[in-house]
Amino acid sequence: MESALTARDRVGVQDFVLLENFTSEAAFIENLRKRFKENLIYTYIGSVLVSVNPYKDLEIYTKNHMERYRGVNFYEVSPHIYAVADNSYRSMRTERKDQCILISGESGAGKTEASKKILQYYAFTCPASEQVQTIKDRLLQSNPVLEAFGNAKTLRNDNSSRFGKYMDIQFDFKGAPVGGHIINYLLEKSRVVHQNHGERNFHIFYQLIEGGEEDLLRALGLERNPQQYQYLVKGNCPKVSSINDRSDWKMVRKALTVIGFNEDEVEELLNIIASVLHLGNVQYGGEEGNVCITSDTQIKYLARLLGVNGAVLTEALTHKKIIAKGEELMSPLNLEQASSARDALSKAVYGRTFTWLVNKINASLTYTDDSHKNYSVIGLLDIYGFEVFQHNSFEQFCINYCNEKLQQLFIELTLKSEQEEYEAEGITWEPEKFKGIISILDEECLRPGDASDLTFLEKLEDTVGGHAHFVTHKLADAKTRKVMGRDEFRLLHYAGEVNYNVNGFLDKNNDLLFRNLKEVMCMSENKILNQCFDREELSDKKRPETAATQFKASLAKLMEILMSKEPSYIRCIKPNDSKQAGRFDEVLIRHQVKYLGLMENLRVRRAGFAYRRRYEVFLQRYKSLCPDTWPNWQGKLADGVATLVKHLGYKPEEYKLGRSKIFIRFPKTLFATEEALETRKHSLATKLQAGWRGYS
Ligand code: AD9
Ligand code: MG
Repeated sequence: MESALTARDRVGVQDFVLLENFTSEAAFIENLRKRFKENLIYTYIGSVLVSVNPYKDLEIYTKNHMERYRGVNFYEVSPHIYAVADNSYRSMRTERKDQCILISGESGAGKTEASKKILQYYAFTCPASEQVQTIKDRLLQSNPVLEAFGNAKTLRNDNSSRFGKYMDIQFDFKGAPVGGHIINYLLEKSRVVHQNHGERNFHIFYQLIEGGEEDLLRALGLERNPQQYQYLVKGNCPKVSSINDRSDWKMVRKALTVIGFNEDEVEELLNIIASVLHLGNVQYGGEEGNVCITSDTQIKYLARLLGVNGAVLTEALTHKKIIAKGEELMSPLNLEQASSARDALSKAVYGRTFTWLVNKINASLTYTDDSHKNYSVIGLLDIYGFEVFQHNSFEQFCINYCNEKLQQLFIELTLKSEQEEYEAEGITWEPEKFKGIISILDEECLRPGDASDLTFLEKLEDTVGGHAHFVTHKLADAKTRKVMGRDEFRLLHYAGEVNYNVNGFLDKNNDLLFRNLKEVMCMSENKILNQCFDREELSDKKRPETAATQFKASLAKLMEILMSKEPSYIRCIKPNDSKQAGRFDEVLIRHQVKYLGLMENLRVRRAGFAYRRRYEVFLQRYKSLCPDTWPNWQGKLADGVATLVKHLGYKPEEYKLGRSKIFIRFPKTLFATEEALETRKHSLATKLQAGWRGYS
């Protein structure tokens, strides 16, 4: 039998708080490494769960595992995401306080997988009537649908979330999930019309083309070959080895039915998806200043699929409506304007359909029984992770801004709240710099005249140029200048440096769609589009808010939602950049441990009373170590615990007895007690074995 010590040598400690050398980053990483090699991907820092993406299927998510964690105290079972899920659930029920689980980590670290595991846990372990079962099914099936429309292959992650997602699961007084609600954040719409090399468009396009039945494709006018579509060839990456588009298609089709789509709605939804592909194939030709569409094949399909008049659509794709002296005039577009008008339409159609889809799912998750109005909530936050590419644009700026907000929240809630003197060593948080950048961007977007991406960059230099975390080609030292383009600015984020290319910032932030294209869409006979494009929008004279400002406001609201709930944290770590199982890239991991603030987190944990345990739990676990409490303590629980710790030799400064819990200051104390328990078990086992030998 393996002794307790060698077991620790091999698998490390399951809570970093128990590390003897707790200030050593090397010891921290060594502990992660040991556990990772043993497929132990979960480790705690107190109640925070650290998770390392294994990049392979581990047999740790079975129904047996779920059973094992149901209703069991956090510290009595090995670390697991189910323990976090269960803990939040029990807090919600016993303390009647809404909970939220914040999942963070960079792109590919395992956030989305984590959120799915949590949802599966609730679906399996929570009580259910027949009606509740329907809600459970819909909650689970909302995932494949939203992933099909909102996730895509990027260089960082084959199934990268390209939208942010906050999902409330609503529980009734019996603890049954009776409803849900999703809030989505800024979808990366530009992907619809363009993908960087090695990346793909949203999964749904490939699923439809690879998996769609012959009849269906014929009706949609599609060929079974993604290479035929301009919107699918930009990344030169139609197939991904880890993805089976055909089987995913089947899953998505089924999921749509579970969520409550009828056949007509599915047809209308697919008509829109096919239309986007046809739009991408609309080619322009003709003389400059008088463009025309070179072939009317696409227009024919578009007219039918979108339920619009082909001639009106053609005009809207080649002209812009202007009002001069009270008269409406159609002014022809040039080639570039026409292509960008076409792309703007594709993005608007796809983006609005995505929002419609979220609303549709929300409607299907609304529980109508009045007796359930009083529900408690567990919120799950799964956003797009911090990401850096060779080429970073407006989208990365928004995504990384969002991550920085979340990191700020983490610092405020876990670090500041527990230790006043906390200093964010090496962790920089400068929310002001974003606000500054966004307001200058908006200014340039609203400024008539010569405003351009480059004037935006110049204004940035004038206003935030002095900031220590901001630099441009012009402001940089010689070394930095070498790795920066003249059209870039660089920000030092909490998670690293990113160069942003300003090209397209203004257009993407403006996110405008020509009025006549809107008018065409408002006339669409497609019922979904009809809800997406509202006529009222046409009469609205007010300029819509810019994309970044809307995003900023939605994040501020999100922070309020999160602050009103009791948070739990899952900190996801990506083990390597090659999406490979078993590879522990120490440099990469150290970087994440640093910027996630895990060492500070640990220090704060150690500084306070790191462990609190309810008397009955503490007594039950350690009673065998004291003859007065073994086998059973008859008196008051508090007295039993006092007797026990006295016998164990705890010094007064090491612990405090509360109303119902014992608070232990130094993990070393608990560590020694755990060790004593192991030794006792070990010696018992040895005795037992000796006893057996005596018999034989
Ligand atoms: V992004 O910010 O949306 O780009 P995520 O969401 O953090 O990112 P995701 O959950 O999608 O990453 O995980 C990436 C891939 O890692 C998954 O597709 C799985 O192949 C793999 N993964 C992640 N977590 C686990 C796990 N617990 N077990 C097995 C996992 N594989
Ligand atoms: Mg994700």
